[in-house]
Parts: sequence; C-alpha cells; structure tokens
Amino acid sequence: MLTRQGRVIIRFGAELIIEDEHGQRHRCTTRRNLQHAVCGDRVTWTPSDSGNQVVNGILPRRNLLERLDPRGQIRPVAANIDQVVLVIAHRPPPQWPLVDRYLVAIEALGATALLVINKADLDEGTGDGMEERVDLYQALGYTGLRTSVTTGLGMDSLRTHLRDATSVLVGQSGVGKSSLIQALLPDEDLRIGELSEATGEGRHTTTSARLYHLPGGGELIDSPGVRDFTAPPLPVDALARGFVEFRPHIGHCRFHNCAHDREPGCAIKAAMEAGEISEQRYASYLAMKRS
Ligand SMILES: Nc1nc2c(ncn2[C@@H]2O[C@H](COP(=O)(O)OP(=O)(O)OP(=O)(O)O)[C@@H](O)[C@H]2O)c(=O)[nH]1
Ligand SMILES: [Mg+2]
Ligand SMILES: [Zn+2]
Repeated sequence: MLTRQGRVIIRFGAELIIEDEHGQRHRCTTRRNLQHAVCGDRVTWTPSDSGNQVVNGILPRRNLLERLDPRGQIRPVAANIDQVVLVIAHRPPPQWPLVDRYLVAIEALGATALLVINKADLDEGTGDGMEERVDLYQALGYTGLRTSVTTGLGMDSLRTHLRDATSVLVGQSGVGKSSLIQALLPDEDLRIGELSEATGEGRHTTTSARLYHLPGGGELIDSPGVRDFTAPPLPVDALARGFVEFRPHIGHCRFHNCAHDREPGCAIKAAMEAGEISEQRYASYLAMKRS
C-alpha cells in the first residue's frame, strides 16, 4: 500500500496522531522496533481502511529536544525545533545562571533563542539589573523582546517572530508562560489540554508534547515537560561552545584539553580578565561545568 508522509503532532504512549500534508489527522501506531517517534517528527506512514495505520519510518531530524526526567533518565521530548522562546520577567526576578543554562541547551540544540522579557507593565525602572543583563545578551547576538500579556505590548511582534518557525516556549515558574500561550492560542483545543493537566486525567497529557498551529502562522510545540525542561549534561567542549562569546577563544588555551577552570594559560579566563567575557557568564560556565 501507498506510503505517505506526515508530522507527529501528539503522542500518547504507543499511539501517535499524525497530520498529513492537507492538515488531516490520523491515528497511528508505530511499527515495532522503530525508534521512539516524538512530537514534531516527520514520519512515513501507511494509510489503511481497517484503522490499523502504522508509522514505519522517521525522517532525518534537524534536532531532538531531550530532558532529564525526575529519575535522571534522558527522555526525548520533541524534534525539529527551529526556535526556543526563553521567557523571563521582572517578577519573579530572573535566575541568570538558569537563563544561561537554557541558552547553552538552545545552542547545543542548534535552535535560535528568542529572549522574551514578559510583564513589561511591571517595569518600574527599579534598577533590578534587568536592562544591563538584557543588553549583554543582545550584544552577544540574541534578540530580546519586551511583552506584556496584560497590556498586549509586544504581542504582535512576538507573533511575527513565531510566524515562520516551529518554536517551543521555556522558562522558570511564574514568568507568564501559560498566560503567553493562552494569548497566542486562544482556542478550545489548548484549554482542553490544560484541563486534563489540571485534573491529572490522562497521565500522558501531562508529559506528552503537542504541536499547535498558531493562528498567525508558525507552530508551537508545548507541554509542561517542554516548558520547564532540564537539559541533560553536556561534555565540556560542547558546554564551552554553548557560551557563544567563548567560541573565538576556544583552541587558544595552553592545553588542548583545557576545561577553562583552574588550568594555567587559559584563553577564556584571559578574555574574561581583559573584560571581553563577562564575569557572570564565566561564573555560569563554571557552575555548569562543576555540577
Ligand atoms: N502584570 C503581569 N502579570 C502577568 C503577565 N503575564 C502573566 N502574568 C501573571 O503572572 C502569574 C504567573 O503567570 P503564569 O502564566 O501562570 O506563569 P507560568 O510561567 O505559566 O508559571 P508556571 O506554570 O508555574 O511555570 C499569573 O498571575 C499571571 O496572571 C504580564 O504580562 N503582566
Ligand atoms: Mg504555567
Ligand atoms: Zn581554557
């Protein structure tokens, strides 16, 4: 029988919902021995009238978002992510080392980071260091966008940034991720998803990522497990590359296997002492490396 292509928009245990090129959805199971397909995967599948439809292949992935589950196991969450929207807010105040941890994970994923500073309506210019730190990230090449779900400020701009990409939204608790998603996806579909999370009904909905089409274009993959994902640890070289401003200095240390910690002749530390790399970013690197 004819094999078709589709995209995984949701997974419940062994069952997948596939969307075809016409936007129609099909319930499928996976062929045995097939690698775990996740939300966002492009797959091949075989239609069937008997209802026994099977996914038989996963097309090459652009990337795979993985998380550490509470037991320390690495779990695949979603595939083919173009952009990660990293949400921070004036309240609760950002934990900058955590922001750096997310940025490193985004770099390792090969996705674009979009920094959203939400609750702009609470910005009283109180000298909380937010502006300086956001300026630092912008100087590193990251885009920063101020939004307010309350006043609508920046929301059109956010929609524009989401338009041509598959995105996920992440950030610490209380920054307004659910509020932003509710504003971006005001349809019933999402509310049902939130409801089943709240009631605990359907255990899978609490962890399964789901792909949504945004009304203004673009796609958002969302689940609680995506929003607060904890990335698996990285080897030292990938960790250092995750700090984009370290990259020009990598390979210039005295020791080729320098971990940029206590080694003499470290080019990264020299750049930090020369003021080219910020002390806070270097401190974030050390904290991640030593943990
Ligand atoms: N003033 C103001 N409050 C906001 C804004 N966005 C969200 N909030 C409020 O901030 C609180 C937390 O928002 P949530 O959307 O629940 O935050 P969250 O990131 O989903 O939090 P978790 O689900 O715990 O991770 C709620 O009381 C929101 O009403 C905003 O732009 N301005
Ligand atoms: Mg929430
Ligand atoms: Zn070094």
